[in-house]
Amino acid sequence: MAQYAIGDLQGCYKPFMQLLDIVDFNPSQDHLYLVGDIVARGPDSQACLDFLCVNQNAITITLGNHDLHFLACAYLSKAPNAKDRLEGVFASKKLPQYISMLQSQPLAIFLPKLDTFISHAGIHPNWSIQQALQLADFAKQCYQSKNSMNFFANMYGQCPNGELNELSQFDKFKTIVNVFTRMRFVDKDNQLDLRHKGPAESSDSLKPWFADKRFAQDTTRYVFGHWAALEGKTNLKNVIALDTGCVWGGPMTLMDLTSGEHFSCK
Ligand SMILES: [Mn+2]
Repeated sequence: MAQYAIGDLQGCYKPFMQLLDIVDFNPSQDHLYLVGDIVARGPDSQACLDFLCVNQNAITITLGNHDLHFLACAYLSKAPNAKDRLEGVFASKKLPQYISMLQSQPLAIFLPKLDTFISHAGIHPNWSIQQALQLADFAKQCYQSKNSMNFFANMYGQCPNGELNELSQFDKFKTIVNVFTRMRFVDKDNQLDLRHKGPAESSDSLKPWFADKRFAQDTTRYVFGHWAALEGKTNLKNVIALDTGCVWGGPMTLMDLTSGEHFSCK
């Protein structure tokens, strides 16, 4: 059984299939971890969702901001962002299947045998693996609950400062979602700054979340997507950026989690 991780699909179905062909992916034996942002800006979100629904036993998705935005639009009957190419997905008879497949997925996972943590945007520098998994699980209970609509409605905005356990349920949910799906830069106090999207060195006052010295000393491997401007580079062997900006004309990247080998295609 081979285990792979793949960067943001963003509706780019053809390169996704090309990469699975290159490694001869076998859904009855292998497992594929997708770092999230399955849908949105690319040409074929629906084909990506169809493939993932059919092969649900062979895949795990750590949800991205675009996946949660899709769920929020579906639950709140709101139109998606005008740049998202999701008309076909919302018009499809299979919409309920797409929603339930995505909603069943986590925000973060840890693979003990591979000592590997996976999420869409990364891990907060102050959170241990165990704490991160508990918080991801709390958020999953929120977006899977009968009350999920209210959580989706309160999902957007900057994180309030303060101790997580002193926040309201909604603010705690928002904070966790921001860390796992939207984080790039943090300030000197490790507070998230969601305004900057540029390359790692593009801000004087902010640093990438993975620049915390904890990560250079850590043996655990961290795999994430979301940040195309990094072009796959973090300068750390154990922090792996898999979003190489396929939807913006870059390659798509797949990694063999056992050998560490990378594969890419346009
Ligand atoms: Mn993203």
